[in-house]
Amino acid sequence: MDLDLSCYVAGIKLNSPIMNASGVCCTTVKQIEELDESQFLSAIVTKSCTMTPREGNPKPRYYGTSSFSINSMGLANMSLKYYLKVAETFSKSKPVFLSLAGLSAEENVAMVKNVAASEQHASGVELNLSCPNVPNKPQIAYDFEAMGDILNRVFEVDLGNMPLGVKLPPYFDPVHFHQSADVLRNYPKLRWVTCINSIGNGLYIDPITEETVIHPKKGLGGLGGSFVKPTALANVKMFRELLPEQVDIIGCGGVLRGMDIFEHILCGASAVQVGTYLQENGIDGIPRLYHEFKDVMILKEYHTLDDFRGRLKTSPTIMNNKNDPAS
Ligand code: IRO
Repeated sequence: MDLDLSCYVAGIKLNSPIMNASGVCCTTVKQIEELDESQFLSAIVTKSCTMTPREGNPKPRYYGTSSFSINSMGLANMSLKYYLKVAETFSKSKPVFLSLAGLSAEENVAMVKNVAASEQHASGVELNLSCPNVPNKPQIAYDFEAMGDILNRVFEVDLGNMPLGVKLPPYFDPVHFHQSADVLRNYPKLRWVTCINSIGNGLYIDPITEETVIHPKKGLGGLGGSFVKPTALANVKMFRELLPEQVDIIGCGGVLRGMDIFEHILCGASAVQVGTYLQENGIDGIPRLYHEFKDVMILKEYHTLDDFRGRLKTSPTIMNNKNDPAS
């Protein structure tokens, strides 16, 4: 039997489970052209936007290595109007998901209304409730009342058939997984959640220069890369368990190898988004990711993503665990 790497997000068929994470290589038309050209990226997610363009935070505001990144871009973007045009241009070849990140509930509602009133070339809206880097603006999805208030108002807008998902911050406490899911379950029209945004407000320093590697917000920024993967996987798994089946989970966080894609899907993700790895390797790094993932499936004799999606085993298959320090 042939390998089938296709998957569905919000009922939209994608020919591979790999897309870019919002914010990475997707701010300008020139960058988006490259995403469009890659046959292994099945969809384009645009940079989170506001109604009007923003320059974002002062530079240096990004620092990355092959395994890790920290950023404080500050929602630098070209405006909703610009990304609506992007959707019109690029939706001819692949699905385009518009990421919206208004600075207030009113701005989010106004932007969703604008999308609804547009010609609706976009395949869906990813409402970003988790940007960690705008000075004096808390991450909305850490305030469950504020999140409910925004979602009440956003879901009142008639988007027709256009699906809407939300991008969540990482949660760390089981109570918070439940509190967040309790809010999200109130919206039958919610089609997906993306877990996770960067881990907010980390600090990375250069001990030689004794300086923070990025400068906005006293050096604090959103972390991405390999060490956020365990947190991302925990969030994917918990939201897969806590949300109804019709809400897809998009895994985001620590996807640097094909095996990472496999692990996200094993935890219940329908597809994955790639951030740090794409930023560091550019679009030329994507074929490796795709082929590695394909090789994992061949090795494990899986034919489709449904063969293993959400099938993570959590009960012991090995009784004497030599990694347990007490045994
Ligand atoms: O600083 C940013 O622009 C940014 C955003 I909006 C976000 O959602 N996540 C992130 O790491 N950076």
